[in-house]
Amino acid sequence: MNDATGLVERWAQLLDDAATGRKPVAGPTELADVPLADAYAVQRAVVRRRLDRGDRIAGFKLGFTSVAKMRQMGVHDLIHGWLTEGMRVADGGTADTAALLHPRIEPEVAFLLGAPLGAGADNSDPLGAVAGVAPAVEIIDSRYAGFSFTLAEVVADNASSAGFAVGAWRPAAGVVLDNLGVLLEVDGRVAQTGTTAAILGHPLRSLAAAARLAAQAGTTLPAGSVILAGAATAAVPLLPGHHVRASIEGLGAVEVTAA
Ligand code: OOG
Repeated sequence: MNDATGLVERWAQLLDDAATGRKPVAGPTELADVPLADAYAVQRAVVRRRLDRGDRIAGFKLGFTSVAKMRQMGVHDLIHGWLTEGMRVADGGTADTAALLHPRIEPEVAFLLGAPLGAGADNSDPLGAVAGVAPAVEIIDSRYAGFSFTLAEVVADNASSAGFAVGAWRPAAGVVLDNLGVLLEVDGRVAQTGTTAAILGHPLRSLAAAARLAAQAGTTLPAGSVILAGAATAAVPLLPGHHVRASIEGLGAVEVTAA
């Protein structure tokens, strides 16, 4: 787009500063009602700043694929954002929350691409492009005060992406994903329960949506990309010391400890 008013670069800088300086942006902002194309342009410029500091793209995430998330955040459209290697936490590893504003964590289904999806790829059989599936957690951290935003604002903020951890991959072939129990435990206590059916009715719809949105954005998700299908439940606060375990029936579990 033609950033004649400087909106894209101004907001990319403000959101990047909010993340790196741990200073939330108070809303409503100038971005509140901008067209989504402009919000995605800000998102690209935000991610570009991370890449310019040496980070690398790890994958793609979908947001607001479940009613639980839409209700929690008051936002009702499917969005996407980018995951970077700097956000990756090892299974069983420690998530550093000291650099975050008000982190939350949510259980997800992750796909590992074995073949590209998106622009220039054959998107007719998204599952055929998948090498593995795994339970995952996403750490989200809105750069807006009070975790409060409009659709355009959260798009510009890279869909609140802050971290992710993925459990052991298993081959996607033959895995039935449509109605698996999802459990999120914090310090051994049940924090959220749900089902993979909450994710657009079936997590494979998220995968197809990822392929479509990437194609629309003119980007290709290469083999090796992690795709997070969107949370199956509402997110819960992630505080230092918390030990979080997300398990998905038949797929196993992933664990992280917050420092
Ligand atoms: C935005 C991210 C939404 C999901 O899984 O639905 C999301 C947010 O809730 O701050 O990641």
